[in-house]
Amino acid sequence: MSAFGAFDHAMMRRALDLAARGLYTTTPNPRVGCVVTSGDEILGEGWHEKAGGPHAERVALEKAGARAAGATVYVTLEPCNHQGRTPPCVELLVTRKIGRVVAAMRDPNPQAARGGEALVAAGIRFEHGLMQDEAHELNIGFVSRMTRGRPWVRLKVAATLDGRTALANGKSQWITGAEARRDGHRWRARACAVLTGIGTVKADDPRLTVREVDTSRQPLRVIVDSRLETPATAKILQGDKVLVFSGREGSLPNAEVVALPNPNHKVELPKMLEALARRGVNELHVEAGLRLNGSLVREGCVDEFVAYLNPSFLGDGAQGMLDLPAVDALEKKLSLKILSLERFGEDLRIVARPA
Ligand code: AOF
Ligand code: ZN
Repeated sequence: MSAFGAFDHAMMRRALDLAARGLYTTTPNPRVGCVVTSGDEILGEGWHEKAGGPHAERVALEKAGARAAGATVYVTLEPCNHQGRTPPCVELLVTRKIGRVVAAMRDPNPQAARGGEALVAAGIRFEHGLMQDEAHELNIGFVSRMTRGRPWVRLKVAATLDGRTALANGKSQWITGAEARRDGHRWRARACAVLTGIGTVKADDPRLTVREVDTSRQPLRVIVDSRLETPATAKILQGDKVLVFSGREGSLPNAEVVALPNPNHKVELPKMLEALARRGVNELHVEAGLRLNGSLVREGCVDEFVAYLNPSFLGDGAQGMLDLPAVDALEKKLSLKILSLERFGEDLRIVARPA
């Protein structure tokens, strides 16, 4: 593979920024951006907005018009070579006589059918790997669904400095300040689905909708409720239909109930993740209490933690983040690796992944 130059980097930077405009809307599709250039001139650019709509390449080439022959196309994901909801982009790139295609990353979707090879076979230069890590991060959920058959699971917690997330009676509104809560809504907005447990439904009666940010799409709301105890009056049962995973057959108003029992009559969580992936969930955002959080971590279902820390103490007896069994030696502690550390008002936000 050839080395990429400063102009290549600048154009892929632009394509990644364009792709990010689809952050809240492309689900179940990936976020993709595209820039068409000739020499040092940008002829057209675009991004994928929503499933069923045109791919980024098509939008950018439309803008570029007749001058696209011989052009270089920068795209954050390898062009598709399949008929999905929309026609194959490879075909379009060939018809428009593109000279060179630079992709940030290859497409992990087996159905997309290795567009890179198809481009080369058609005589178009194809290179990939430019700013790949960033492209991968932008579509970490899509990659997870395609390669592991489960969503990328992000667990959000809001805690005090002594790691408490609620009073002993379960009350947790509010631990953190307004700025941190607004940031929490941004993470909800980018998720395909938001998950909580019956404990939180009973204690907080959350709606689990996105409210503090501007978005045209609401994520699917999902409850883990083993014994179908969600009260018919719960706020979460209002609005769009919710999905409930339970340990038994049954029904709830305005909900689709899926029974996925494990031997303890609780929900088989890894199976639930597979079921969500089959429904096109790329990123799953969890906002639950210590029980469900603990079960998810114990069953290896959490990929990332977004922890807001408020500089305060609630003291012993208040609830913790996760009901994990205590380890008996320090070297057995569950270690994380910090990705970022930022301040939101009085609160700190740590994004971390299992080490
Ligand atoms: C996108 N946007 O800009 C690109 C994608 O059903 P379709 O026709 O929208 O195809 C979706 C697949 O196409 C998607 O899973 C990915 O593999 C590939 N490329 N998808 O949504 C785009 N370039
Ligand atoms: Zn395409």
